[in-house]
Amino acid sequence: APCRGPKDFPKLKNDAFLLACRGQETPHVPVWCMRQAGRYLPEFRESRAGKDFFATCRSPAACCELTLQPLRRFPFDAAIIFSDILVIPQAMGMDVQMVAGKGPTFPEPLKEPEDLLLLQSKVDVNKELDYVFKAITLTRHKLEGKVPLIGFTGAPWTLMAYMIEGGGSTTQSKAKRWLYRHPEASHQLLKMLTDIIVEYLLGQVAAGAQALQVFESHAGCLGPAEFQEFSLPYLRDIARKVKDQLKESGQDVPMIVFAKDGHYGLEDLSQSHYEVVGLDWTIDPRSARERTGGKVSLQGNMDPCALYAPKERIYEIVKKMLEGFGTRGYIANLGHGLYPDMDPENVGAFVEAVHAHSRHLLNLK
Ligand code: 1CP
Repeated sequence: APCRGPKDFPKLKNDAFLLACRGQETPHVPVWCMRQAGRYLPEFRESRAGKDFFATCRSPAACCELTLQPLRRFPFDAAIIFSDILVIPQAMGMDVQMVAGKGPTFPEPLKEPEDLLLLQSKVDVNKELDYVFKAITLTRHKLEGKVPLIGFTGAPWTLMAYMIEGGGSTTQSKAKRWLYRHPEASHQLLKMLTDIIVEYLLGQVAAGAQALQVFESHAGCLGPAEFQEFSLPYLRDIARKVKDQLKESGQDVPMIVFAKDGHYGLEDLSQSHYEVVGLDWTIDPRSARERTGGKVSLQGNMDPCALYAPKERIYEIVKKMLEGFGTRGYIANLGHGLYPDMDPENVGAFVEAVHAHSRHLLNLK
């Protein structure tokens, strides 16, 4: 691995999350939240105020601070590095801006297959995304071994969708048009992204990431057949290639796949070389367990909007969720990210409910 400065990382004090990823026994069910570093926290809004989003992503000190903020408030069992999935299209030469009130925007999205020629096909990941690696190394030190640090990436289809849509979209019809009209060019782009993602994830591990999550946020707009053709093979390739490479240097890092709204692919996802399958709230915990047959750990899946409920109700919902998933091979999380208008107090109640009720269930055993 390339030298990225001192590797004398502090000793890990809470390994519940890493144990749960591998289906091993834990003293409590570990919990973290997608988008735990985010606008629902006043200190986040203050740190981000008046600063360009992607300039923040390029500052290792800022990313480290934003990653640590939620951990100062809540006893989360994992940290996730502050960054964004769209740093990859940027590294490939595309312009991406964060437009207030609109979200990420590509002024010049891909329109036709010829546009692939405009992309940097051989991306020097270690150079272009070095700022993410630096942020990870710095954060590993500043975490002082409190909890493990998760690295992440967008999955190929989700990144392709942004690169063609030019931003968020409800139908993804421009991107899906490519799948039906330009399948070969689609595979070419997905393959290009897969190669970069593999290097990117390996770089994150070399920098200090202790687990990796792959976000297929736009799985939901694909049907089972399109998922089989344009998403799953690449998700599998990523896990296999990252694991093979890590094995060569005697390393092993748990990997999580989160295909939002991809319930039709649950059986396949549980056999795609990932230790953990992340679930959105449209799947019932018990049926998710049945369909994945104990082959993987599961992560999720409380409806984020349940955080609008009073605290006692949150406790009841968490109780049901824990009883549905069981306490083994389970990581509590939301079914998607926190929204900016959520009350930090209720996030605290969620974390507390997971810890307290899972300890109770484990003591009954
Ligand atoms: O100014 C701001 O702070 C904007 C809000 C924000 C934040 C906090 C964006 C813009 N990105 C992020 C950080 C981020 N993005 C993290 C940080 C770590 C954490 O979770 O605490 C992560 C993991 C992501 C990943 C990400 N970015 C995904 C995958 C997860 C998901 O939500 O499905 C996606 C789809 C994005 C794109 C993106 N970035 C930001 C927004 C608002 C969006 C969604 C745009 C859209 O599709 O409409």
